[in-house]
Amino acid sequence: MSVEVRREGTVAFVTLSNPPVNAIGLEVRKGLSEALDWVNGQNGLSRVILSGSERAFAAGADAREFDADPVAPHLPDIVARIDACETPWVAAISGVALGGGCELALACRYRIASPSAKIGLPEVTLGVVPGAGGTQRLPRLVGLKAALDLVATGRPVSANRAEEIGLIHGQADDPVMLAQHLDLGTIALEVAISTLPKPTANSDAVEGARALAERKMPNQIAPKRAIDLIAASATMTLEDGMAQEREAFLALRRGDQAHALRHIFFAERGARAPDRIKGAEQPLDHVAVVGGGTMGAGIAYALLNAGLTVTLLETDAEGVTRANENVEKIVAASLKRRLISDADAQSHRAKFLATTDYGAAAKATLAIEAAFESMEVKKTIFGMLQTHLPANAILATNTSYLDVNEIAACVQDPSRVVGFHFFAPAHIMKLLEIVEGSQSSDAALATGFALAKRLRKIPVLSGVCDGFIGNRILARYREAADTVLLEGAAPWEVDEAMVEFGYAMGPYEAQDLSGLDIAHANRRRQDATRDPNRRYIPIADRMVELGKLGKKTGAGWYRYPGGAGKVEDPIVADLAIEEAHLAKVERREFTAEEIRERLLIAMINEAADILDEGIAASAADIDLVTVFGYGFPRWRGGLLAYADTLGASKILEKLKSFAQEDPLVWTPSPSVIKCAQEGSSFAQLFGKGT
Ligand code: 3H9
Repeated sequence: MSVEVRREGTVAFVTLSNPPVNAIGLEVRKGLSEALDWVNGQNGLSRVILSGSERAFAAGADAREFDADPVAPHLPDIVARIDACETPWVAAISGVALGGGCELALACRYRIASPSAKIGLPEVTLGVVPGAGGTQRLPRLVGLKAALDLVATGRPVSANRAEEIGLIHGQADDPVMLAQHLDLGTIALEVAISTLPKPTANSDAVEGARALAERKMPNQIAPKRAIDLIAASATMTLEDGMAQEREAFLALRRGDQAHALRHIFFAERGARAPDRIKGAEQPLDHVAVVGGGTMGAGIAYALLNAGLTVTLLETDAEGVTRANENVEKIVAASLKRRLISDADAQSHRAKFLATTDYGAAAKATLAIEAAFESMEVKKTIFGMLQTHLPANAILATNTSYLDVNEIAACVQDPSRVVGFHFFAPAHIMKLLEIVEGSQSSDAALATGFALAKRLRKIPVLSGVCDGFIGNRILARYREAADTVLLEGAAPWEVDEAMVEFGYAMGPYEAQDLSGLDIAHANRRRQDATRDPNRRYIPIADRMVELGKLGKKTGAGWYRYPGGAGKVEDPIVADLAIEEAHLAKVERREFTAEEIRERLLIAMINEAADILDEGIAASAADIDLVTVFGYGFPRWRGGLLAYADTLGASKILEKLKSFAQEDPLVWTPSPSVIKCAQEGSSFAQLFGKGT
């Protein structure tokens, strides 16, 4: 039974029971409809208490149903029946009341929440607007400004904040108990929200919300529609507002953006350890981190934040000082942003030690090496870790490119070695690539997945290859960008084209931020193995020779006068012209569409090769890597979800036409050919578990 009903004296209890999070699917809607029939048939009831589980009052409509047509009974009708019910309903909220869950609560006459509850209307994060009265009832209850704050970006509020804005009446550790003993007179003072007057118009708040949505969720349709609907609540009857809301909800739910956002929502939740390694993880308590630079410090902080003890190993006293400073900088910044409390900061400091003494990590069950990208350096470190850590400790390298198998070969038991590729800043970025060496044990891999869960990161398994999944695709992206740069485009034209597509910044501005020297060192490493027949574009090397290393040196692809905003640099454009001349390339103009096409098709083709070679296990994994590690627009669902909107035949056709210019670079991947031949999508051909 998805909804349970019972009566005690004059009190009726309607309890949602659809684990794990009481998503409101068809069975729950049917159960609520029957509960309403039952309530209406009872005599002498003083109240109906609507509750869920400790974890969730209700997480909203069941988004798994959104691909199909809606089936009655519909949630807005249920909400309207609760709102109009003669016996007052009281919402007793524990856990989350989100989306349709919040809308159910808004149908109730009275709302009590536990102090840890989270209440909100996050529908826009799934590409839809609230569809069961959220945009009309909420502003009538809390006013336009507070309603916009909740709906426009979809961020839920705490019980305290909900009480402050009048969304709930009060808090209790046991909301059901309080609801049961509430004075009848207190409930009777409240009227149904549907009978409240329209909220006062507030154009400042509406404009502010529009600006915020544009900044935080550019290109997304749902936030704008949600804001329009809330603004309209000030002028429209509830009935008209509800009709418009329903229309917008149904139209958006069928749209590409909602489809893409649902895909990524479920892909994120599906990012789990494969069955073959489940349960093999090592217990995690004490972790050694090697290297206290930006990456090592970020990793250390993330571990501390997850309650782990961290010993950070450095080579000398200077390194120890730098590590302490780097970690302390993150602690201080987190304190300032109130992400952690004073007590958290103290506990982090107490659990952290930076030292040159590997013996201090003798009890660590896991080590994460985040040292300089040099095979020799790494081999030395792994030798030391082998000597000082327990024989069964997992030894992970955070290398971005280097061969995990070669590193593993330097320890006696290579099965202990695995890659954990974090993304900078490591305490913020959600992606963790877990790199499976040819001998990595189940324990090593499972520990990676357990760690990701502990750090609230998204784990994606990758095989060993140069750059693993993410950096390998990034290399192709940059190569395609450099090619159009050589052949006629300016860096800012390339950047603008990708920003229009939905990236927060284009490839050149991103390089300026990370520093051109890192990619340069990597290119030098690849010199020995690079295919001599493949065109090499040396513009970035020329930049490094000129000391244009990016924002940190005041100039890279752009100039940053006074460390401020970026300015186009004609010298860079001249460099491209010069290199084109040397390479006897005739430059031409590129439209933004042509630039986008080349960069995106290059990445898609590489991703297809990655699937073909078994480096990534599924198309969804590629989507997760590109969205959570490389800024691919979430609302496009990730690289291969986007590719599926183009279709493999079109991709193949484009590859063939580009191949006329450079057959080596644009060789169609066997996976693209297969998808095109079978008329199948990447998602179908490379679903999870294939
Ligand atoms: C809406 O309500 C529209 C209405 O306005 C109008 C209707 C007419 N649907 O995240 P977790 C699953 S739109 C289906 O790992 P946590 C999830 O896939 C909805 N399934 O746990 C996972 O399944 P599995 C607006 C859902 O504790 C399991 O529950 N609501 C839904 O870290 C556990 O989830 C939202 O946008 C759903 N709505 O976080 C809220 N929600 O075990 C979306 C969860 O098979 N949900 N599942 O992998 C969330 O934000 C988080 O899941 C939540 C729990 C905070 C609830």
